[in-house]
Amino acid sequence: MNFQGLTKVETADWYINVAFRAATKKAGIARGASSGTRLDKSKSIECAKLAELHTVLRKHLMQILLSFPSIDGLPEFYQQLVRTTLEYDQLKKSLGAVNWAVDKIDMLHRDYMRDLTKTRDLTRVNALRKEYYGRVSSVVKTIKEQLAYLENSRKVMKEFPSIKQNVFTVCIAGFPNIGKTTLLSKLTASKPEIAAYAFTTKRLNIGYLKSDHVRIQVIDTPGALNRFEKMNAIEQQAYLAIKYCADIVVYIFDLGEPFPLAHQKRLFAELQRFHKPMLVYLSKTDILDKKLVAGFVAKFKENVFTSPDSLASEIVKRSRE
Ligand SMILES: Nc1nc2c(ncn2[C@@H]2O[C@H](COP(=O)(O)OP(=O)(O)OP(=O)(O)O)[C@@H](O)[C@H]2O)c(=O)[nH]1
Ligand SMILES: [Mg+2]
Repeated sequence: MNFQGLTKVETADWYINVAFRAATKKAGIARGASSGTRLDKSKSIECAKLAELHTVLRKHLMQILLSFPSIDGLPEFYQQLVRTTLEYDQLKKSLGAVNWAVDKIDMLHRDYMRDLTKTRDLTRVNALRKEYYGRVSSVVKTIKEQLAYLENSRKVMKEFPSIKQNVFTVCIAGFPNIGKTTLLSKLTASKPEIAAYAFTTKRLNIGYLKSDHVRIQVIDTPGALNRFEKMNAIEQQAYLAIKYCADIVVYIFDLGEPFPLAHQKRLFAELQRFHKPMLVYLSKTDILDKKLVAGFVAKFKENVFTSPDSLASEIVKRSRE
């Protein structure tokens, strides 16, 4: 799922100007091609303008409707992300307003085409065109705020992580600066930013572990758990990814204790509330005392992995179960 391709939503004035310009251009062509009485000529020019204005406006407004996904049809992860980053009701209402505008300009087009075709009065031709222009502009201006809200939503949604659904997914969790992103890069071919300070990862890094014919999605989920409302944007994304996308959670302990082991164990226990299978990985074992590592492995109840390769084999095995 990815939201990078959402069509930019322009302002009401932009749509009006583009459509009016196209209509004026069309009038020039129609003028050259028209024949018959003055009334006939005038009618065919105005009909061409009216139709073009409608076609261009409709095309642009439909582009918005087709580009935005149906919110209710989104996978749960994205529905929740929409709910936490945007006003869900306002987004739905804004899309509804664009739909309303399309129906309205369709109706105006039908009515004014009929009146223009019927009239035998030359002065009425110009009056009908002016009236039609005024009413169409007013319809588009009516949804001015909704268009602005949709553009704001598009910008927010563009930053959503691209998480594939229906792919076996592993979320890597643990305290800051503990080696989550390093593990992701060891398990997958991705090259995310790694640094010697905490809170390096500001978005969900995603990579793919490939083995034979299996493709496993691995998500580096930064941030500590807190009350959901107190989390920052990235922590909320991480929380939702674990809750809705993870088939397995890999929890990293750093026995070098940049954070007290008791705190690391507490977060591990909190993550168990998601009721997902959990695997434990010890980072930085290359620089740690071997006895310390062996002692932890012997005592810990869950399976503990100290090398990325053995962890990867276990993940692949689980994905096949
Ligand atoms: N020696 C050694 N250093 C490691 C290992 N894993 C991570 N590091 C180092 O630890 C630091 C933090 O690693 P990251 O992978 O960025 O940690 P992170 O958990 O993603 O950090 P945040 O994104 O800030 O939460 C970097 O300097 C890494 O090089 C490891 O297994 N061995
Ligand atoms: Mg990181």
